[in-house]
Amino acid sequence: MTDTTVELSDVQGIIRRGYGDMHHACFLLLRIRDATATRRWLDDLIGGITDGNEKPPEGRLNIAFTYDGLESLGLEQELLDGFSREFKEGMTTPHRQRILGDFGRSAPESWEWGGPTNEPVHCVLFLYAPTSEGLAGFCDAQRAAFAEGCSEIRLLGTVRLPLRKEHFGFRDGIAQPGIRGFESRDEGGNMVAAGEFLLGWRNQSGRYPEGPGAFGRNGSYLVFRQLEQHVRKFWEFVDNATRDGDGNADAAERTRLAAKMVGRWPSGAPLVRHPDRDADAGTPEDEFPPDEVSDRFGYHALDPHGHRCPLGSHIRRSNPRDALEPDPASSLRNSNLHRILRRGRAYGPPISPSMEPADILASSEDGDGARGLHFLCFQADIAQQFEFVQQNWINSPKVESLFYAAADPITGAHDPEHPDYGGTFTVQATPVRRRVTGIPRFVDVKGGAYFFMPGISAVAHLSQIS
Ligand code: N7H
Repeated sequence: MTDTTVELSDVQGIIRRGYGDMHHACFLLLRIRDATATRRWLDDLIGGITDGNEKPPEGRLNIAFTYDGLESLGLEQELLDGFSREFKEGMTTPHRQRILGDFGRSAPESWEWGGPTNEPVHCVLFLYAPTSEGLAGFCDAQRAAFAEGCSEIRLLGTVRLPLRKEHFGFRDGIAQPGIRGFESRDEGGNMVAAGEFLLGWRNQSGRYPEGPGAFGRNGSYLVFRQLEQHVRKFWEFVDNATRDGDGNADAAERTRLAAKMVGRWPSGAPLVRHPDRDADAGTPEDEFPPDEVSDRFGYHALDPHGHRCPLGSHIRRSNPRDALEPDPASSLRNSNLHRILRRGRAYGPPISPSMEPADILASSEDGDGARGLHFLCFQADIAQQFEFVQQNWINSPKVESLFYAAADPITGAHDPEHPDYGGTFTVQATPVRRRVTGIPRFVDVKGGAYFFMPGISAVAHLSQIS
């Protein structure tokens, strides 16, 4: 079967689209108490699950399960056995803790959910609506519907920040892989096989991803991490690092260094195309270049040495595109084996509604504990995609030639032995490069789990287990 026949009516909608038109969303973490009642609820729910073809204007609903959740529902053992090892073992084994960098303040023992001391999470319900009233009504109706079978562990709220920004003040959700068989978002090097994201389809290597046969078809593994952002700490660090010899702040340099760390300007304009200034600063939201235009670039031809977009910046290391050795074509092939489909949402109020660094720095809010990113990403192979990116490109300080011996300046876990040890970041430039040292950890993990989001016919199977 070719990619062009992906059965979008069986694929859950959030895998196909980010639901950007749904400004309100919440995620309900559930524990299954009564499998029979939960199966009844799922049976009723099936018609209400948003599929990959629909765009219901009044609200959208999707659902995913942990391995424990599928087991609690009584999924057949031979199907359970077919899932990948990472999904079966979960996010908090000592091995995963090491490769993901979950130590110190980010250790699973201190998580608010999903950790070894928390209630087991079995299922997550994703609810989206165009208005907050709509979302509240939607949420109440679902609570009444699942109450007999499941208890609610936690409701995770989300927030839509101005100009689609995340809390540090940068526009997010721009870069995404194009998926063959979905709509054609872009052509050329950005397109990857459906089997990179959906089970039951061939991946970039021509193989089928690991999964439980027909039950897995059109489903996708989902990594969910609640990432707390220390926003004041971030801007204070950048502010101090860019003060002049007399100790005076320099707002333009401050934004420039932060943009170098991210790889895009606050507006989302990519540094590789706009190395000197934020080309889209001040542009009203409805006049922004479409995401696929902002996402159409490589590094090799324009910026092989990182003078525009530093080699160690967040976006360049999390998707090196055509910049890896030995040549652009093999680099693209290699990078495309490790793509993730990001569907996260911010949570918590912004420190300043303006999202401006000066206002964030002037605020009296200490900024801790209240805000961050519900990081969500889909893939067909957690080990090769999310875990590979997190371990080898984001956290690894060892890839000297690639990233100048440092972890990611935005979301890196700088040193396993010393949680407060400062990382380094190199801004390549001629005649001399600049090295920023003592970078603390700006992002901590507060919860997380590996889920599987089944195809809709697989949810029907779950509802019919006897
Ligand atoms: Fe990142 N940030 O605000 O700085 N991310 N990220 N991320 N991220 C991206 O291009 C951010 C995190 C990726 O294809 C942008 O859409 C923050 C993790 C990938 O060019 C911004 C956090 C992982 C891309 C941020 C965070 C990734 C990407 C630019 C944590 C994977 C696309 C906007 C709180 C393990 C790269 C855009 C490409 C882009 C930020 C986490 C991966 C602004 C704040 C944990 C693959």
